[in-house]
Amino acid sequence: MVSVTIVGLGYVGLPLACLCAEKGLKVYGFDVDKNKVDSVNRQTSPIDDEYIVGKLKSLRNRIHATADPNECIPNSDVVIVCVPTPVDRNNSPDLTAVMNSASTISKFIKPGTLLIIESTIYPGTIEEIVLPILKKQKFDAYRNDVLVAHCPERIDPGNKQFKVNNLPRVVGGITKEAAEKAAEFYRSIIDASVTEVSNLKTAEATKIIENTFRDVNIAFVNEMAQSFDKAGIDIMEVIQVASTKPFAFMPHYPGAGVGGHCIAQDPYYMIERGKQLGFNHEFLKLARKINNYMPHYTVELLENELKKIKKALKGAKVGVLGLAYKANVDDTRESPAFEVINVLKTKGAEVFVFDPHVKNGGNVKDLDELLNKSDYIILVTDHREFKEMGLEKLKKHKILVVIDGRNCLDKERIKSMGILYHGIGRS
Ligand code: SAJ
Repeated sequence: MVSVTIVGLGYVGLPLACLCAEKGLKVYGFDVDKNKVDSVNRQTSPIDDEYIVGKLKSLRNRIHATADPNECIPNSDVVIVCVPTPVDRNNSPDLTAVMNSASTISKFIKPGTLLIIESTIYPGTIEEIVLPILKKQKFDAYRNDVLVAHCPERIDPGNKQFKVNNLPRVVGGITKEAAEKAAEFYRSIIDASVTEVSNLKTAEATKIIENTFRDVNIAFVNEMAQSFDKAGIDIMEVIQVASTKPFAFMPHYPGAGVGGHCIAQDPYYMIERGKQLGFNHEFLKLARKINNYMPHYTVELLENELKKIKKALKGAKVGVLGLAYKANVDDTRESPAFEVINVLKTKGAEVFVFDPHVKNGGNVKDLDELLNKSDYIILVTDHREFKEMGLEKLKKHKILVVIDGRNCLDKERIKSMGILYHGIGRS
């Protein structure tokens, strides 16, 4: 039986561990966070993801989680690194978790093991950072002492259609053997295509281009939305009808900002790599600048509406709907909601926050309390609870202005109740 250690029991590692266990592999889960280890060994998920919660319950104790590398790494034919690769406060890549994992693994891994990195990294990371760490322990990956490959993760939290078992994958290796072994491994556990690429850098670049593609396209519609606000054009209708073109148009949507640990961060990995190689990614930087401005733009929209009723933000009571970075998840990492709240407070507003998906995610107990205490609201996260809320609540609670940061509410209905409405590129 093939044995595998999944390093990092988060939103990427846990679904992969569950899949390997379902496929009958011997599965260890390694994490430095003891709470995560204990949670998994109790068959409870350390993250609020219904897919993982269900799988851990049904798999019972088929995943052995541990914080002791000696218990898992030496007993594994395959070791897969699924640790976070965030950016620091200066938006520089933070590879600490990858480096620490590689250092730990290198001290316990047995010769011939297949070592796969799934974390998002910039092209060149494995050859320039991971291999030297292995070399310190006398492992030469170019001689296949350890087979080193990269298979970028493609988990989309909350996506009900594409899960770890049916997501096509891309695999690159330090050597052809490593790439083949890694491709063979993934083909044995997933029901989707596994594409081998010519080298590691190509695999590392694949994930980066996937996510920078998304960031620049979101920035594009965010810029168009600001322009359309001046022109009095509803961008959502334009995007909807542009999407009737059966080729060469791919809809993205303007909003209160871009959050999450992928789209909001991965472009900085390529920007940094470009800088190291003497290339200035002007376009990627501009896209980041536009997307990072959207929380400010969202608050400006409220200020503009308040001017119409001769009110000011200073002393205003504003309700913020949503803290999570995207709909129907509990993850608040890099959420634009924090910047919206920060700007509102800086401008003297009293802010009430509610998010039904985020534990302790706010300062009111429910949506009614938020509406009761607020005169104006800004929707930042298009959770189903907000999209389905009875709009008569707004009238009942005498809400005067609605800023729809995800263009997800019924603007005509809201306006028909005599409430001022503005979306992002939609009025
Ligand atoms: N957003 C927009 N406009 C859009 C799409 C997203 O403003 O048109 C915002 C969201 O509100 C959110 C942020 O961007 O704040 C990121 O949203 P996302 O839908 O891209 O969600 P993520 O961050 O979970 O991205 C993941 C990524 N998956 C991986 O990195 C493996 C990404 O590659 C996927 O494209 C994305 O899911 C997806 O397609 O849902």
